[in-house]
Amino acid sequence: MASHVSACAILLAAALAGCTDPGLGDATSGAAPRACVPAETTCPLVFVYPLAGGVESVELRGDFAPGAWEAGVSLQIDGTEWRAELAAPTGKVIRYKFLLNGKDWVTDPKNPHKESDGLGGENSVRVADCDHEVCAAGVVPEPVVGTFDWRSAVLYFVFVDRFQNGDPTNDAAVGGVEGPANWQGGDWAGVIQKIEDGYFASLGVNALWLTVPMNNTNAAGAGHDGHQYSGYHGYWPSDLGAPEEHFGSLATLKKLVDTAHAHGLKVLFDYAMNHVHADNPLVSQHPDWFWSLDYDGKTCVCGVGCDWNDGYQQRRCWFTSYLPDWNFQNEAARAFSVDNAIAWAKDTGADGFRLDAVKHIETEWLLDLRKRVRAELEPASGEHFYMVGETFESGNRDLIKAYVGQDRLDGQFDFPLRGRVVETLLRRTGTMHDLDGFLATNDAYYPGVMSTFIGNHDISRVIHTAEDKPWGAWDNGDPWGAPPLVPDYAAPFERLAVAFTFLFTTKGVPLIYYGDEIGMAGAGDPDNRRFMQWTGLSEPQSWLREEVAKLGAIRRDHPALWRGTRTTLSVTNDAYAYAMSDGRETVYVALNRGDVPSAVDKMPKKAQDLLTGATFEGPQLTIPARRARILVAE
Ligand SMILES: [Ca+2]
Ligand SMILES: [Ca+2]
Ligand SMILES: [Ca+2]
Repeated sequence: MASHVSACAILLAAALAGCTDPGLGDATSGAAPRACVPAETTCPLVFVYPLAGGVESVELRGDFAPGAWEAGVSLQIDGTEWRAELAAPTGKVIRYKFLLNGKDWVTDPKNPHKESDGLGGENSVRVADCDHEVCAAGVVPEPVVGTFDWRSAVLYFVFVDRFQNGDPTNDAAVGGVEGPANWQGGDWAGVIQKIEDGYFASLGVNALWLTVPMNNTNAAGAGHDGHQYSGYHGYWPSDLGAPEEHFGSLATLKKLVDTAHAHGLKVLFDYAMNHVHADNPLVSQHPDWFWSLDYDGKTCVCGVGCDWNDGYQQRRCWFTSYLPDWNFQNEAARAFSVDNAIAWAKDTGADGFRLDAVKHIETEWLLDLRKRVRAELEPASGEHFYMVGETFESGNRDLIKAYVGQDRLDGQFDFPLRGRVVETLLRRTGTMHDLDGFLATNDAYYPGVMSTFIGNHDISRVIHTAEDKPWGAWDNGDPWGAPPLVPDYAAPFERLAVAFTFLFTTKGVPLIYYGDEIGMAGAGDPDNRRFMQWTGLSEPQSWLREEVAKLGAIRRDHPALWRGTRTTLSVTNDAYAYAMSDGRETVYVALNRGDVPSAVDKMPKKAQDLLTGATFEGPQLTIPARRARILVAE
């Protein structure tokens, strides 16, 4: 058991297995992991049935679980088929049938293996075997890869075109596009400069997320708001094999990754796999690789002729009429795209992907990518390749969770948590009981390493939700109206510091959206992507950046904050205290969102605040307005 506990604490894989044991191990001990034995594994088995007229429901019945001949598993529509996934004990022989419309029993049309059911009919028969068994709950799984524990990551989103211009020779705007939607000159040479300047290290950042590296179109396109846009954001790839020339050459990108590694930084690329730009030659070369824009006579643009949230339509709809949507039910298309993603990682040495719009692609793409990552990238690098996805859902945790697992994503961005943090800590709605109640259900919800955040490139700048008169949590304002200003008073910055304190003292990879560390202003896209402000910071802006830097250092020096278990200590309307403990150390966190001092309870008798160095005596502690404490017992 001792070796089990030790391994539990040191491994990302442990987190993926849902191992919540706080552990007595040491993150740097290098103790050999304990892989689960075959008897402790399950195989993820996929069952599919073709969509057919007159079939309203499909249920899987069989001997895969006690009572499953009487009450089975419902298949859901996924693309052009019904689909269900089952975790079966490895090696188990499964006898099953499909039950259509609750009355018609049929065998699996895709499985030739059958045997008599003893009643004059036949059952389909299948053995639960697979390439990648999953360890049963509570068991440390294999493979275990690498020395870097992704739970300890602090991620910074570098929006390349808007970050730092290191090479003016590659600047080229597109005609007929207004400044906010046009290329603005940022590039990979600029990112290298900032790595070498130590900017990321100064914030405690140890991983970068870079915008899509593939070559985007140089054409302009109309946005949903009627304004013309360029491909500065990276989501309009027209040549998947080439680097974006506004950002630099492949050699520059490789140098960026090498420089990052030399400075202790991991690099994730944004990878856009849902669609290409209409300029992409693949569209005319392989029309069958893309969904038709016509769907039963309707124009299948998401939100127009097709539904953003229909299980089938959301996967085949085009984001706009000039972004052909990959059909990954076509195996050649899927193989080409997965090959391309793997090639980008191999050619550059990248450490992971941020995957765009995952609920809009066929899940098989993710499964294939993970297999290739395990087979090709990880053995070569010796490190785990981290993949975090984006499913923009503020409330649907089950949908977000469905893509997280050992055979798919490591984690996703925690949009529901973002909503709760913004509502309680920044907008000051509801009470801290609301945040505490949410966390009680969220702490162990996802079987992976999620990324926590308060700002990103698709929502208005988070500083506005922290103003005395706050914007709505998901309110984009008027992106083309009068640009909102950086607040000229300290309170919003202090509230942001409280929210960042929460992110940096709980589990999940905290994400800093470039510029949020200085409270940059902006309405929704594209005003939330203004060029990074490097000079002329106000006093509150500089103060916030210093606070984020302190938080990064504290998280690095106190692993209990990212690998520990959270325990609520005291909750009032405005104040919230919890402890993070990994069995070696306990760190106490107290947050006061209120505009007056507020007390927390159950603090250590004598403690030092890691943010200020001041010492305090508990168990009761008064926290000043809009402040946080991170305490260790003395
Ligand atoms: Ca440039
Ligand atoms: Ca280009
Ligand atoms: Ca799609």
